[in-house]
Amino acid sequence: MTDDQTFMFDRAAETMPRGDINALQLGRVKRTLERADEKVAHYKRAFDAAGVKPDDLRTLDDLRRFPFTVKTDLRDNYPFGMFAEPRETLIRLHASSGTTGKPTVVGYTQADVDLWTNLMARSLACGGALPGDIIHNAYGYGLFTGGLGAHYGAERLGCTVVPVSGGGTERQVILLEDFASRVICATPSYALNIAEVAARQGVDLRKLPVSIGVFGAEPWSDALRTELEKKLGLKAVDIYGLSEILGPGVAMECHVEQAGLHAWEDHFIFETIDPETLEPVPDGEPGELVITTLTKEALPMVRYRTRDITRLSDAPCSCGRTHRRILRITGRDDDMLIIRGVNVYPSQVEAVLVGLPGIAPHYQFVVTNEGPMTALRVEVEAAPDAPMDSAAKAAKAAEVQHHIKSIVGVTCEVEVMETGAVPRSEGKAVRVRDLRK
Ligand code: DLL
Repeated sequence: MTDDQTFMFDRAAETMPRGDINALQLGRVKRTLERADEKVAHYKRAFDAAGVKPDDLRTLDDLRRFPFTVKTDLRDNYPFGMFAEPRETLIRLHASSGTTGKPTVVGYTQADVDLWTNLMARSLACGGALPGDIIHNAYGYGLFTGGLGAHYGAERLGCTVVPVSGGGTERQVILLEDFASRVICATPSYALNIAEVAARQGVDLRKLPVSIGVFGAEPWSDALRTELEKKLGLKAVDIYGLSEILGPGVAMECHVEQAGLHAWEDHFIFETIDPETLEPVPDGEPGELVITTLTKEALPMVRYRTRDITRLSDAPCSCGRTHRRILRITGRDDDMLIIRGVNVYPSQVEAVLVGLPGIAPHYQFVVTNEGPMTALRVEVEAAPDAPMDSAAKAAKAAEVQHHIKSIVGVTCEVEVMETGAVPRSEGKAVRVRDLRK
């Protein structure tokens, strides 16, 4: 391995033996439960209702006796009711977009921002960034945690940050070219948009120094990874996080194996459960990811149900990091559609569409009622270098429909549209237009 491959931001923590990780978790989770019980009325009530006290936790398995926390708990305590520290001691707030009702507000003390910054520095290095790199940060700045999270982490790692945020895509291409950034941070859908605009501007991103793409904040498939690596001429790594827990930097894929995300177990406990029965699922089986924070001050989270579906893997990694991995997130269980009795996530269909000859990697689902059932129309685009007349489009649509049926098992209508007809993303892509009543 070269030096670049073995570089770690926090080697002692990242390579901790399993026994040490477990011992650290046990001490830290006790403290989290005590603080939650003492300082947050919601937790006191929830623990009392479940008949548990922080003292009941003797082993890590005992955590299962404690109640889950869900998004509505944050909404019900809007805006500051879940905070374990006085509002005056917080130095930052972030919030979710709140497409359904009130936004979710999260807060950070100085120690929380330091923790986040260190975990983001660790994550960027895990993905292949090095001190001294120029990092083009196209995650949105603002209430969304992506922009500022990546920004602080990149600075801590010793990089030069270009805080470009999302949007102004022509200018992004010019900056990538002029500043010769080595790392780009963006949602995968926005990275694809940048690649498309670059091609229109006559800029070949593959010839630029950009060589690491830190992509996350939305589900994406391995097919899209291959597409992005080809179009941008870089190595694409997956980054995961959520505001309720921290922001980006909760788990990160290493550039060595690119095979699942190291979940930072010195600061969080990760479980997977069956979302119906709420029972744990065995490692390796798909389940809903549940996360407990171990070191957060302002917003401790006990068994937070993320709604994200993934699998936990114990397989050792050749990068040397000992933290267990979560495998690629298929999607959120609330994004799952049931089409004629078949469960389907947008990312499963993406995996079929991306890379199909003659089709551009842009798509959107339109979901409607068909009597009591849900019907799916998949809108895709003809590739710009393969213009089609209407007969060719119809033939292509039939072919795509057949692929989706045979690989995902779902019957849907497919429409091949003009190049540019599917809306382009500048952040998290809107994959589903739900027109159901
Ligand atoms: O999306 C934090 C983030 C910023 C992560 C930048 C990575 C990069 P939220 O806006 O709170 O936070 O949205 C969190 O986004 O529960 C997942 O459903 C989804 N998500 C985040 N990362 C991934 C990923 C940020 N790598 C929600 N793969 C999460 C799939 C992801 N889904």
